Order: sequence, then structure tokens, then C-alpha cells
Amino acid sequence: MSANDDIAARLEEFADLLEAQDVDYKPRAYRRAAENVRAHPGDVARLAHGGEDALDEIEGVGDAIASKIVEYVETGEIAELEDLREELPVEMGELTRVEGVGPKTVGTLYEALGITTLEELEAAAAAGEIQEVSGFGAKTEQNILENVEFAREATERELLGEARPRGEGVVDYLAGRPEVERIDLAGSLRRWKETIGDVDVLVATEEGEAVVDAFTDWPGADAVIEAGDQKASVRSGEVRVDLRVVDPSEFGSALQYFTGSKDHNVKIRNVAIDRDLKMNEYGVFDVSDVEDPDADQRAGERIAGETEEGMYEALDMPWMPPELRENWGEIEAARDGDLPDLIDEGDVRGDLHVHTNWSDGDYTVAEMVEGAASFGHDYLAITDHATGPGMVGGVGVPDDELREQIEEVRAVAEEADIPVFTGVEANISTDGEISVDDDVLTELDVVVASPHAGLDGDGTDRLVAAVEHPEVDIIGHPTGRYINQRSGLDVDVERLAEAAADNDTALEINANPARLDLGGGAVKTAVEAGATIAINTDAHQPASYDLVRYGVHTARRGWAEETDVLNTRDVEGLREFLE
Ligand code: DGT
Ligand code: CA
Ligand code: CA
Ligand code: ZN
Repeated sequence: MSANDDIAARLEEFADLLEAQDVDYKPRAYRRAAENVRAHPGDVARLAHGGEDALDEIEGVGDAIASKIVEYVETGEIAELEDLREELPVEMGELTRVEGVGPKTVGTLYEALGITTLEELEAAAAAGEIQEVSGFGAKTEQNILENVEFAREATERELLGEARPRGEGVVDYLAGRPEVERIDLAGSLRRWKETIGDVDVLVATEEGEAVVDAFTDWPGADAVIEAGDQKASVRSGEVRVDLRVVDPSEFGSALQYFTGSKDHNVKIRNVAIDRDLKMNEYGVFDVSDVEDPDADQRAGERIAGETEEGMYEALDMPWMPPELRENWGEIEAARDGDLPDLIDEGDVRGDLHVHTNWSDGDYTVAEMVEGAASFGHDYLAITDHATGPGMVGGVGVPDDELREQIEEVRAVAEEADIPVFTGVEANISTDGEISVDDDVLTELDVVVASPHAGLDGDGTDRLVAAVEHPEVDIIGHPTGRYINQRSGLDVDVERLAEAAADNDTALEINANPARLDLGGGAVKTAVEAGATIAINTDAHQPASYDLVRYGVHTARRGWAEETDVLNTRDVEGLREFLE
């Protein structure tokens, strides 16, 4: 956390605690000040050493707030904030993470029921105490109960996009060491699950202690949680990283075991048992002549374990990509020879959902196009936000300006190394209306339509209506979820996908790791129903093009093949779909 973030966090806490006590106006002033402190290009703490007047240059920081910043910088505390904390000793951050629970609700529930933690909130809701509080009803109580679970997971699991670079970082760091014979990620990170409980790293070596020592010295580690001969754990940011060290002869079996998922492993172990085999982290063993196969983990004749391929082969199955190992039917498919031929990272040829500084992006059309070309894409569609439901603060581009943008995009395309498609990201209203005039839509090459408002309840009808609109090509981030923050629309994916297949409308996997929308399970349903998938990054800057890999691996979790995905097509194939 930078010093500015640190100060901003205090001001935000101030705002929450004041709001919880029903104070008017002030909370908003504190929030506004916090936002400006956070965004301030210079070091606000340094500025504060010059006294209150020096803080004048930060918008929204008046005398009262300035004096609190100075107090904090000089003493490490704000007396008034300490008082507020004492008056309202609640886990504010944890409680307000529950959808529908804001600081005011926290204040009311503390007054009425003494609720200070997530646990207490859940217990009170389960006991029916909340609906007795004035201003709350049975429905609110039910919502709280449902959302608590979500909030709890959010405090425990990290985004794939947060954990993956750390896991890859530690693998790169260890892979260069002479003692390390083999190394791989395992667990949910190897399966590219959208959230990660902890990062698992597996190493084959004869010299475990040296590897453990190197691991605890990894510069990415902020703290060592534990360290033994064969395993160790460190904390990197908010992420826990577990290292396990095994003998090279057992690397394949350990990798298979620690990759999981647990459900996959349980199922496949039963397949082994049916064949008089035993499968565990040490290998596959023929136990047909063994009296008590469970007496010793390594009992029986070992027939596999050095490689992961060998583990599956011992059960007459092909090796299967980690993304499939969720017990979603992959073991049956493997036995029947029906495993999908999954899409690969290199198969995606272009991005069909990106933003520029015409809406909320940071870069020009030309810069986004150049970035796509140097990333290696064969084509790009520019799809800025339209005005309409969910687009607040003048972000969206009005219809007449979209017409002007078409001219600019065509001019850039003339000079560009790759074909560039005109487009828009239109908004889908709660009634399924598209927020851009049909006359403009017909002029555009690529129409993405996305839900941005009213993101609760069932969204199937409105999404199906958008799918059926003749000018819509792609439904963007269909549920509108933000992982760990809001669950988004409930969607009957099968019905949506059937409509999408009938209308030649693609369903997006938004590759932004905060969204991954559709997620793996929904993709599987959509692909089975015959829908076409589009994998887009929603990039607001060229540096985001490489997020596409999160989309590709999510597609793989959904059993998608290259031919299921729209933007694996060459430019002619794409044009055909768009027409
Ligand atoms: P996570 O960390 O919660 O995102 O999920 P995983 O899948 O990485 O789970 P983790 O880290 O607890 O364990 C890594 C793998 O080890 C897991 O995917 C399967 C295997 N494993 C761990 N505990 C058990 C178990 O009790 N039974 C079985 N069959 N496998 C286990
Ligand atoms: Ca894990
Ligand atoms: Ca683990
Ligand atoms: Zn959007």
C-alpha cells in the first residue's frame, strides 16, 4: 500500500463510520477527499509535513480533513477516528463486503443486535433476528443470509489473475537452480480455476533442503509461514504459496495427486480400485496379490508414477489437460475416447471487445490498433461504450459521435498493419432493449451488447432479447459479475445458449480476471448447446491484450475446441459470421 492509499483508507473508514452513525454530508466529503488523495500524483504524507495549508492543492481537502491528515502523518493516529472505532467496534470492511449491506445497515444492526462480525451477522440472520429490526424484512434477511456465504469466500480466495503471476514467478525463480530436476504448478492454479485458495508448487529433486532454502529466500515472499525438509509455505502479498518436494521417481504421481481436483481424484481412484489397482500420490500399484493394500501406501507392484501420462495410461486413459479435471464428465469421456481437443492459447487471432479514449479507455484508436498488431493479433474491433443504462458520468459515446468514430477508425485502418473493425459496446436494458439506434448499429461491423445496469435477479429474458436483435453479434460479459464483489445476473445458460446458436450471436468469455464471464461451467453448458464463444479482453490499454490467456484457459475449463470460438477464425471467416 502506498502512503497515499494508506491515508485514503483512513479517510474512507472515517466516512463509513460517520455514515453508520447517520451523519449527513460529511461521509461524502471524506470519500471525495479519499479519492483525490489516492489519485494525487505526489506523496501526500510529504506534503502534509508542510502543514495544513500545503494540502490546499488537493481538491476536496478542506481545513477539517487537512488537519486530520496532518495529525495522522505526525502521530500515526487520528484521535477522532479512534473514538469512532470505539463507539462502533465492528469489522466494517468484512461486513460491507456482503452485497446489500452498507455502513448504515452495519450501524443499525450494531445498535439493535450488537453485530460486529460476519459470523454474528450470519447467526442473527439464520435465527430470524434481523427481520425483527425496524426497517428490515424477511426478504432482506434472506438476501443477507445468501450473500454472507459469497462474502466469506471473497475474503478467503484470491483471483486467478492475482495468483497466477506469483505462481509463475516462483516457478521461474526455482527452475534455474541445479538441484531442481522437474518443477510444475499444481492445485487449482494448474487447473486455472477462477479463484485460488493457495498456490501449490511441486519440485522433483534429490536435495530437498536446498530447494526449501531457496524457496524461502524467494524475493517474492513477504513472510515464511513454515519450512521443513520436504515442504514449506510462504506468503506473497495476500497469497499463500505451498512448496512440496518429492523424489524424481514419484514426480508424476505427486503431480497428478496435487493437481486435483479432489473430486477428480476420488473418481479416478475408484476406477483404479475396480481394476485391482491402487492409485495415490506415490504411484499406481497392482494390488491383486496383496492381502491388505491399505497397510502401506507403497504396497503392491508399482506400475506407474514417474510421469503423469503413465498414471493415466495405467488406467487405460489418455493424459488429460488439468483444466478438465473437475469431475464434470472427463473420466467417462476419457474412457470412451471422447475427450475434447481443447483450444490453445495460440489459436485466438484477434480481440473483438476493446475500449479507447472515446469512452473510458486511456489510449487512442491508433494506439490500441498498434498494440494489437504488435501483440500478434490478425485483426481488432474497436467497441467503445455507448450511452445508456449503466453508463454514468458521461463515459458512453452518443450515437452521433459513434458516427464520427466510424470515420476515425476507418482512417486508422487505412494505415494499420491489420484489419480493424468498427464497433460498439451497447448496453442491454432490464427490458432487453439495445441502447443504440438501429441506424447506427447497421453501420457498425461488430456490435457487442452487454448488461451494465440492474445486475441482480434473473437476466435470461433480457439477454435472450438481446441475442435475438438482428444487429447484435456478441453478448459481452453476460452475467455482469465481478468475482468476489458481485454475483451478477442469474442466467439460464442453456436457454441463452440455444437462442444464441439459433440467432448466430456469440457469447463472450470476458478474459478480464476480475470477470471471467462466462465462467468455465457456463461455457461448458453453452458449448454443449451449440453456441459460438468469443474470447475478448475488454482491454482499456494495450498492456491488457495478454489477459486473453485467462479467457482461453476458461474456455478450456468449459471444454471448448478451436472451432467453438469465433475469434479463432481468420478474417474472412469472421466476416462471414458478422454478416
Ligand atoms: P484451492 O487451493 O482451494 O484453490 O484448491 P486446490 O485444488 O489447489 O486444493 P489444495 O491446495 O487444498 O490441494 C491441492 C490438491 O491436492 C487438490 O486439488 C487435490 C489434492 N488433495 C488435497 N487434499 C486432498 C484430499 O483430502 N483428498 C484428495 N483426493 N486429494 C486431495
Ligand atoms: Ca491450492
Ligand atoms: Ca495447498
Ligand atoms: Zn462492459
